[in-house]
Amino acid sequence: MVDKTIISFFKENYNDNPLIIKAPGRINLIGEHTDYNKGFVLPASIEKGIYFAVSANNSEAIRIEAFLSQPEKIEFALNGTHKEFNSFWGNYFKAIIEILISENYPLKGMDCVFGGDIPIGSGLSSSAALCCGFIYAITKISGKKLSREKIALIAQKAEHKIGLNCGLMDQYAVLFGKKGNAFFLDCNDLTHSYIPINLNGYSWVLVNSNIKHNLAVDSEYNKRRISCENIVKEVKLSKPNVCSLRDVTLKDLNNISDKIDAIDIKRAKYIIEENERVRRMMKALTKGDAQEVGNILNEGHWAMSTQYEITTSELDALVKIGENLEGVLGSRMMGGGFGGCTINLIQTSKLESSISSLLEEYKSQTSIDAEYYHLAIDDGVKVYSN
Ligand code: GAF
Repeated sequence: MVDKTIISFFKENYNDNPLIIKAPGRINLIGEHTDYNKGFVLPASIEKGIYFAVSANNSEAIRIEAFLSQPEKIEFALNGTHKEFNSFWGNYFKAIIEILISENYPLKGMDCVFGGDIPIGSGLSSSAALCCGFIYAITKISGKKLSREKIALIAQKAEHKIGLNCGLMDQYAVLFGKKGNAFFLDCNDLTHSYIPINLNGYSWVLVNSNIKHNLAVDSEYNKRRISCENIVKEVKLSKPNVCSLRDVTLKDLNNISDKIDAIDIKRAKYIIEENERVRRMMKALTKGDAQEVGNILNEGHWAMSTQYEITTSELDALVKIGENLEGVLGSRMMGGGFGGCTINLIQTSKLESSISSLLEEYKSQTSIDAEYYHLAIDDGVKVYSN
C-alpha cells in the first residue's frame, strides 16, 4: 500500500517514470551489541521497508520529500549546501551527501520521494534502511556503482556523524539480507552466510512495546561501547595481540577484575557470552530445535536486562509475560535497546491466543497498547517492482 501511494505521488508531482528502490528494515535473532566488538550477529532483512521513488532531474539540486509523520521537503545543492530543515531524518541525508562529496563521488541532480512502514524508534533499524536505500538510489541515478560493502561503510559513517557509534550489523543486514533466511555475519572479517529460519510448526512474531528510542541522541549506547573499549585497553597491557572483545576470554576478565570498574567487567562478560549464544543459535536453527531457540532468546533477553542493562521495564514485562504463556517458546528485545520490539517464537497452533494474551496482559501491567507484526523475511536493498 505505502509503496503504491509513494509511487503515485511521485508520478503526479515529479515525473511519470521513477525508479523505485526498496530498503528493508531488519530484525535480529541474537547477537546484540556484539557487532562493534567484532563478534557475531544473526539478523535478517524484513518485509517492512522504506521505498524511494527517484529520478534524475537534470538540475544542480537533490530534492527530497518525505511521506512520513514528519513531512518536509529538503533541497541540497550538489556542493552540499541547503536551507534550514526541521526533520531529524534530514540529518541522515545531509551526512550522506557530505560524505559522498568528501570522497569526490559524482553526485547528480535528482528528485526523491521516500516513505515506508518501518515503525521509527522500534528497533527495526529504520535509519539503516534510510541511509542504505538513499545511497543505493544515488548510485542508480549517478550511474557510478558502489559495492554493497562500500555503501554499508558510508551509511555507518553517516550514523557516526549524527552521533551513534554503531557497528555494521544493521547496514549489512539491510544490504545483504535474503528472503526466508537469517544472515550470519562475523563482524571481524565481515564474512557471512545464510541460514533458513523456518521452524516447522512455529511462527515468528514481533511485538512493539511502543516505547520509542532514539539511539543517536541517547548517549547510553555509546557508553556501552566505551565500557567495552576500556576492557580491551586493560587486557591489551598483558596480551598485546588483543584487538577487540572478540579476543578476550572470561579468564582474561577475571585477571583484570581488581583493576577495572565492575560495571565494565559485567558489560564485557555479556558480550563474550552473547557471542556464544549466536553460535548456539546457529546450531539450534540447523537442527530445527525450537525449544532451544526459545531458551536462547530468553537467556539473551535477561542478559541484556541484568548485565548490559539496555532493556526497559516494559520490554522486561513483555518477555516475562511470554515466559508464563504455554505457546510462547521464547522472546527477547532486539536492537540497540531502551525501547522497541521483542521478537517472539510462538507455537503456530497457539498463535492467535498467545498474541492476544500477550497484548492484554501487557496492557493491564503497563497501560500501553502494544502492536504486533507477523515476521516476513525479505531480500536486502533492491530495485523494486510491484
Ligand atoms: C543498533 C546499532 F546500530 C547496531 O550497530 C547494533 O550495535 C545494535 O544496535 C545492537 O546490536 O541497531
